[in-house]
Amino acid sequence: MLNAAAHFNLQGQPKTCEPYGEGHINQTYLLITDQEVWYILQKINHRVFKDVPALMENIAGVSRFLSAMDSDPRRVLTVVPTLQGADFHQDENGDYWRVYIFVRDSLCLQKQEEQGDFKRSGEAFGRFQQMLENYPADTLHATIPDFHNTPDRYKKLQVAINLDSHNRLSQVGEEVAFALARRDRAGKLQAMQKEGLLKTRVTHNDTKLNNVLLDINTREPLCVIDLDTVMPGLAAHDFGDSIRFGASTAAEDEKNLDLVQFSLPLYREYAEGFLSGCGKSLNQHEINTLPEGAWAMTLECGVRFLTDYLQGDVYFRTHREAQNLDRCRTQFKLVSEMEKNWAEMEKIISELTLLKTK
Ligand code: ADP
Ligand code: GN1
Ligand code: MG
Repeated sequence: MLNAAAHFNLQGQPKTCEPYGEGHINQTYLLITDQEVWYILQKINHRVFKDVPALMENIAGVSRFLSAMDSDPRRVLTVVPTLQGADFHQDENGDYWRVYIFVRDSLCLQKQEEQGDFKRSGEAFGRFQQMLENYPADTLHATIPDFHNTPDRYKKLQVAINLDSHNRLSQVGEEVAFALARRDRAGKLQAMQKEGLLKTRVTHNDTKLNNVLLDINTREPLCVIDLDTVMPGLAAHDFGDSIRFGASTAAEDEKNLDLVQFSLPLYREYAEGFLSGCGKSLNQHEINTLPEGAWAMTLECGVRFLTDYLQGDVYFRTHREAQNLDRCRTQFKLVSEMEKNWAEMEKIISELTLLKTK
């Protein structure tokens, strides 16, 4: 890794460079230097992101746009250029590397630790989306085409079922039945988008709690990270993806499903934060479909984990056997709990919107 780091315009001498964080996609290292400024070095997963130059063009464009609105380097992700002034380095093996300034004195949470953490992450993602309202969306590349196109995710699941390349289908009959029973409803948001009811915005598309950094002392939201999937998308998807990860009482890969519950109080907190971060930018259809976004993103993610399990775990990094199946099961458990709590989920959003307009 230090070989790769040597190509970047760093302040100080690297002291250590160790694996860091809990992302499922890229390989991330914390690069500690002998100076104040430390760095995040990442090997970009180019099996997932097929066009890395296009991806880095998106990230550089968005982070420069944001830093023109807020110049504090702890509040906007900063891309560090190579010695030649490029935004990434490609090594002799064809691997791609990039460097960000490490946001010091920050927290990256896997779940809410203190009351208000999740709400504050909602504010950060809402504000992120609002700040990008005037970003020229047509200049963004689709880094993963059809990323949150749920009907398309179903097509991919069907292909994996038909192929059953790892002979795992017989173990997942229940999960497949659960997914297929919800296939029709899963396309609702895409249909509304096509009808023009839902606005296509510049969205983050991977709004997990661990993709936002909080200040270690004040716990204020600092910086939205992991901009790989910033693309045109729906507000309900950004809202929903946060809920599926952060409003669960257990980890995404918890084996004991009795521990996995959908928490309405956490859902409410996040919604409060997200709506305040978005300001007045959402239209009524977008607001009304926030619960649907939570349901659809949770279902979609479960479908993606199931597909990957059937395909032999080729997409999401796994550390143990059947981890993707466990991840799928937690998502489907959350989906059924959301269905049971549907009226309450809708009520919370209308109550919060009424409060806001008062
Ligand atoms: P992945 O796409 O694999 O999730 P991320 O870009 O989210 O990769 O990075 C993985 C982890 O590295 C994050 O969850 C966070 O802990 C840490 N991280 C990434 N960028 C920064 C940064 N600029 N400052 C501090 N920590 C960071
Ligand atoms: C991946 O990159 P990371 O770990 O923040 C994935 C998300 C999934 C998530 C599930 C580019 O997010 O879409 O929701 O895992 N990112 C990509 O935890 O596929
Ligand atoms: Mg991440």
